[in-house]
Amino acid sequence: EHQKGMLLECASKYPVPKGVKISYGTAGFRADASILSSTVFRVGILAALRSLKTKSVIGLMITASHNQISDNGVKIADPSGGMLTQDWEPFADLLANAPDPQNLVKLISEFAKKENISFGGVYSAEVLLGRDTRPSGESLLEAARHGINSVVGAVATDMGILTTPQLHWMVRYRNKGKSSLESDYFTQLSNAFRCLMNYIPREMTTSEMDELIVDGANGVGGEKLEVVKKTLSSLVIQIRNSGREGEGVLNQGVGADFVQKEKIVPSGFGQIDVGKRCASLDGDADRFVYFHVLPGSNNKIELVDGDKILSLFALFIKQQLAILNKEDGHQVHLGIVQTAYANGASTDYLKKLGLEVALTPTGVKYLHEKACEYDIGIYFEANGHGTILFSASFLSWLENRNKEIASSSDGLEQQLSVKRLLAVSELINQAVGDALSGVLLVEVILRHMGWSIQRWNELYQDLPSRQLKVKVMDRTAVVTANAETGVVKPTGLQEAINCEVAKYTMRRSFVRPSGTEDVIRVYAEASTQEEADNLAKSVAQHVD
Ligand code: 16G
Ligand code: ZN
Repeated sequence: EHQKGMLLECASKYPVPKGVKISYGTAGFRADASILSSTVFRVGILAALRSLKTKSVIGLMITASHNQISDNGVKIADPSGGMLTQDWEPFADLLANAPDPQNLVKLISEFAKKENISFGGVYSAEVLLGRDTRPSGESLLEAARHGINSVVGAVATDMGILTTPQLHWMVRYRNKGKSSLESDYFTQLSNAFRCLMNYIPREMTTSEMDELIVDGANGVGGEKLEVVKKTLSSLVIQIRNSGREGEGVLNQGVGADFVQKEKIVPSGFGQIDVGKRCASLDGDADRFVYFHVLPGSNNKIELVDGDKILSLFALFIKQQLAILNKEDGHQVHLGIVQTAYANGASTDYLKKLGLEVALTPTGVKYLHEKACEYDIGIYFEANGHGTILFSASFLSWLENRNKEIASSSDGLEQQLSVKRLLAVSELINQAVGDALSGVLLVEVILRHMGWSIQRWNELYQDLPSRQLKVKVMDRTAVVTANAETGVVKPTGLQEAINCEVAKYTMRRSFVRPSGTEDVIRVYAEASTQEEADNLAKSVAQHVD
C-alpha cells in the first residue's frame, strides 16, 4: 500500500500528453523531447521492476541516436548488457500509454503479480543511468530518476554523459561483479588495442601509419574518442565534428546515418581529404561506417559500409581460426548474421569464403540473438551497427589454451592466434555494437593485412541498390516473413513484387514496415543503378 501511494503521488507529477500514442519500437521510445517526460518517468519504473525481477543491475539510456537534436528517446539495457527482453516490450507500451496514475498503478500491480515481483524485499533495485549530449537529456534524466525512486528501495546511479554502448558495457560488467567505471572501459579498449598492434606479424610501412579522420556527428562519440586517442601511441586520429562549441549541430549534415544514406561527405570534410581514410560515427556512437572522398566538385564519397566492415572482421577471424584448426581438428562454429538489407555482393562474398550466413529481421535485438548461437557470431547491419560475440565456452577454451601455452606444442603462429582472438574479445563490445571499439578493430586489422581503405573496399563491389519509403495510413497492414524477404499480408502484394522482379536480371526486392516511422520501406537491388531505381519505383507503386 505504501508502494501504491508512492507511485500515485510521483506519477501525478508526470501527466501523459493528450492524444499521443507511443511505442517501444525497434530500439526504445523516441519522440520530440518536449513530450517525453512522462514516458521516461515510466521507463524509470519499468527499469526498477526489471531489476527486481532479474535481481541484477539494469541500464537506462537517454538518447535518440541519429535523430535530430530536438528529439530524444529512452531504452533499457538488460543484465547481460543487451537489449530489453522482447517479452517485456508490450508491458513497456502499456506503461507508457496508461492514461492516468490510477491506471498506471493498476497495470504495475497486475504485472508485478504475474511476474512474481515483490516490493520491499531483500534485493533492492539498481539502475545505471546514461544520456547523450542532447540539451533535453538533463531534465529527462531527472524524470527517469523520479520514476526509479518511486519504487521502494530502488537506487538510481547517474553514470553521466556516455555513448549508448558504454552504458551497455557498464551494465554487463557490473553484473559480472567487475569494476565498471568509465575509466575501466577506456583501459580495456586501449590495452586490447595495444596487444593486437603488438601481434602484427611484420613491420608497418609509413603509409600504414597514416592518420584516420573521424566525423564525430557533433555528438558524444567525438568527445569520448578524444579520451581514447590519448591512450593510443601507434594510431593517429584527427577528430572533426567533435561536438565542441561552434563546430555544428548534432546529426545535422554529419554522422554515420547521413553519410550512409546520402553518400556525400559530412560537413567539415571536402576535397582536401580526397583518398584519405575517414570514419563517421552516429549520434550515440553505436554505429559507424568508413568512407573516402572521391575527386570532383560534388563531394561524392566511396562508402565502406557495415557489410564491408563485417566482411573485414569475418576474414580476419576466419584466418585466425584456420591457424588454430589446422593442428588438432578442433572445429569452431563461426556464424555470420545479416539482414535483407545486406548488399547481395557481400553475402556472395561471405559464402564464397565458405562461411555460414544467417538472415534475421531488421533490428539489433534479432541479429544479436542469432549471433549468440555460435562459438563466434559476427553480425552487422548495412547501416554500421554490429559486433562480434564469443560464446562463454569458446572463450574458456581459448583462455585454457593460452594458459597452457608454455608447455604446449603450439607453434608461434598458433600462440599468436589464441592471443589475438582473446584480445579481439576484449576490444570489441560484447554487449552491443560500439563505434569506438569497432573503429579500433578496423584499424588493427587493416594494419595486420597491410591494406589501405581502397584495398579493403575492393573485397567485392556492391551491387547497385535503391531504397524508397512510402507513407501509409497503417504500416501494420504489411506483414512479412522469412526475415522480411517475403510479404504474407496483404494478399497479392508478394505476387505483384515477384512479377516486377521477374522483369530484370540479377535482381532482388523486398518491402517491410519500418519499426521507427509510419512508412513502408522498399529495397531493390539490380545489376545497374537504373534498373535498381526502376524496380524500386514500380514495387513502391504496388504498396501505395
Ligand atoms: C533502429 C535499430 C536499427 C535498425 C533501424 C531500422 C537498434 C539499436 N536500432 O534504429 O538496428 O536498422 O531501427 O529502422 O536496434 P526502420 O525500421 O525504420 O527501417
Ligand atoms: Zn545510434
